[in-house]
Amino acid sequence: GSLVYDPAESTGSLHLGAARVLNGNWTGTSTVPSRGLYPHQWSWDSAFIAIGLRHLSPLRAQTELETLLGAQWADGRIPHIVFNPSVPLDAYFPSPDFWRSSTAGRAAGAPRTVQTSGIVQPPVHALAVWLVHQADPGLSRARSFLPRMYPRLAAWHRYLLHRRDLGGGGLASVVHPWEQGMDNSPCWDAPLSRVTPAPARSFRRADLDHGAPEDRPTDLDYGRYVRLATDYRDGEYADGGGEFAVEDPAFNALLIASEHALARIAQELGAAGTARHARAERLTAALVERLWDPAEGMFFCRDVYGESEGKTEGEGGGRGESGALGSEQRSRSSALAKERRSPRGALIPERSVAGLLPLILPALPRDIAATLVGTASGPHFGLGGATRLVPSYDLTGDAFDPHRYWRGPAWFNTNWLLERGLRLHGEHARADGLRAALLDTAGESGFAEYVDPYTGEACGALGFSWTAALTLDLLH
Ligand code: 9WN
Repeated sequence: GSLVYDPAESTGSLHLGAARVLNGNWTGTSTVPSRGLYPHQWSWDSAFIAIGLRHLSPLRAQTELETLLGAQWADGRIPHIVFNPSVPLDAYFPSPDFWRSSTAGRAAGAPRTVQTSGIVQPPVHALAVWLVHQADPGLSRARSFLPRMYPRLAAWHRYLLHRRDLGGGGLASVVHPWEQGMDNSPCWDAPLSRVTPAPARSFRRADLDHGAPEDRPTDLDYGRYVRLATDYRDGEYADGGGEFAVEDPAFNALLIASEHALARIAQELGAAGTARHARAERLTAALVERLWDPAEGMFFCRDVYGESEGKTEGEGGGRGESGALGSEQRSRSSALAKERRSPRGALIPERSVAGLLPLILPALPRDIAATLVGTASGPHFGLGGATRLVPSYDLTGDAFDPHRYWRGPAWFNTNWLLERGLRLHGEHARADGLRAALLDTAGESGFAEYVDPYTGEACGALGFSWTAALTLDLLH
């Protein structure tokens, strides 16, 4: 053959490679993120996987989402893991015997037959359902895909907007770092520092059988993850009683994007979507109101129970508040006055890629979208300049580490979302550049879980499903 570079041929082999990964990770009813490290079904993984799978097999993409939504709890939550009963318990930690969903989750309406975790992950699902429908509307209608999915998605959003509005400002809070999906992001360092870790000997990490310890979260992180999850379980997964609550810009942006998708699904089913679009616009305004930092030019997380300080003063969260008794009256009324001016808790001054992802929102004010593009392209994230792909965390941040999971490496799902956001806001040249970098890096890295943001060097698991799926989506 010829040694001349043939883009068509390389595109063909990229397509083939991605399809091979997804076929290898398919179990018959859903797709595992990776065979070794993550041998069950994960919630936001499945949404991204379905978005790519629709180009290979619309039927499998529908099935992927049906399996996940089939494990929904009666209170509306979609669990972050649906366990495969044929996988040994010690293959992944925490396993079903830790979460005990069918007993500890009974009051919250956990399913009886299938075992799940009790926490959630980012709500990418309505967006995925809508995109999967669009790939083959005929098949979708023949299988009543949308009529079956719609009530479940509506209940899911209801759960997040009502039970999870722990900050009282209309946004959803996550109650565990695993819920936001960027497990060891430096954003959680401050809120997690208040959590007493579970003793190291009370659990065994299975992830270290597959991943390099220097690339994974630390044992101290795990101690705190286990403590938070144990307390949530022991409280029968009732919301509002925990120690950790964070309003995250990516989680909420995905909820809002999904609310817009739900509006389209409603319209397709013959109902009016206007109320949902209007709600999505109100939520966009709440996101800006509570999480936008104009001086920094990006969104930050809000630590709902954090002590207020500096420019983001709030009422202190009501936890562990102390104060001289004599001045109690005075501090109470000043707290009330502050509460009127600014929301509860404190912004977390760490720059995470999560703070750029509201770029996917159509109702984002123009000036904010333009500022976000500038921040993404600047020294902290290096889009189109210093980096190949946008890192998960601030290149100049003290905690930056190009190989440690969500503390610096670049991930394909967040870059795929940014690519969409750039295109949505008319930044076609930047979007094209990011798309090309995503495709090159995915192929060269063997569809790695995540990569060094500068070099594209593969990290974590290879043959990772959402990397392959989102590659397919970009190719179409
Ligand atoms: C905990 C499956 C999941 C992703 C998360 C990623 C990682 C799990 C873990 O893997 O989290 O949920 O064991 O580290 O952080 O985003 O959904 O791919």
